[in-house]
Amino acid sequence: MKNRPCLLELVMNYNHNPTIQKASMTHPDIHFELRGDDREIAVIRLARGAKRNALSDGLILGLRAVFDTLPAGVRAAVIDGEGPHFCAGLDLSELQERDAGQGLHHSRMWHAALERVQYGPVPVIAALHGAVVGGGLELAAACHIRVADASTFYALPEGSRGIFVGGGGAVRIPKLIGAARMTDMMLTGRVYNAQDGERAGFAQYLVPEGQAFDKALALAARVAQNAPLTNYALMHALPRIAEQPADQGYLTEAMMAAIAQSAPEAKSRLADFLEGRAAKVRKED
Ligand code: 1HE
Repeated sequence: MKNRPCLLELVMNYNHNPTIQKASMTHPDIHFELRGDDREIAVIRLARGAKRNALSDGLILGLRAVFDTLPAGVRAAVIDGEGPHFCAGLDLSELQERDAGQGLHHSRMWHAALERVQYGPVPVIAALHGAVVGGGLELAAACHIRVADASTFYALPEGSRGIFVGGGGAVRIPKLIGAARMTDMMLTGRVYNAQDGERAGFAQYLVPEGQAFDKALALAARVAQNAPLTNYALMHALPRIAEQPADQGYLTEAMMAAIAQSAPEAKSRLADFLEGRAAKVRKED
């Protein structure tokens, strides 16, 4: 009898194999629920607390499948982790000896999954607590907003494990904290606490311990009220514009602006403001 294919082979065939997609959508280590008055917020919880939400290959594929199959009415998503930590990164128990080609495909599998998070259908808010390390930090970096509670800490232990980031961290993390800080973290094993981490740029919000999820949910509710095309522009156009030479960036910006403002929703929102029905901008208390 032919041996069962290894997960990596399944991964390489993923796009063409509906059976795998179906299996991944119901991954037991991911809890999925819809929240909000109109069930417009997807809550995606890493549910492998006993293993500190370490990201097995199956869990990574499951995440990808969740973002591929978000229900149509969803307008924003929150990711959080069960137990005392957000995520301990790559499941080290699966880190077997791979040849260069297998290593390449494994990293590309992570890229494909986290790209679905960053460039998926809706903005994603990460609710962070405890360890946000290695691949867990790579996952957080793929989200659009990060909310950390006071227990959060950030590290890239890849350096001491003799490996390298492989989930897009080399691209995304320097955009948050700069290449110099990331180099220091990987060379020296430096760990950032929640306060220093916020100052460094890992998270946009810092809240008391235990409150990250509620804050992320409140932000998701706010994000879900935006015009979908505006959210699309922020997720899909802004990061690309930021990578373009200024001359091209201005043109892309102008085209995106023209598309967004031509939507009927933009016109009705502008009319609401001009006719006194929309909220003014007010500074926070
Ligand atoms: C794991 C993992 C894991 C925990 N893979 N099993 N990531 C790391 O190098 C981080 C490794 N983990 C830790 O440093 C600590 O576990 C934590 C700081 C995250 C949490 O500490 P603690 O004291 O709360 O938990 P624990 O007792 O260390 O772990 C509980 C269980 O989870 C234990 O298993 P058990 O069977 O003995 O109960 C741990 O072995 C297990 N566990 N973390 C597998 N990561 C795309 S490339 C990305 C490259 C990377 O991410 S490298 C960084 C990997």
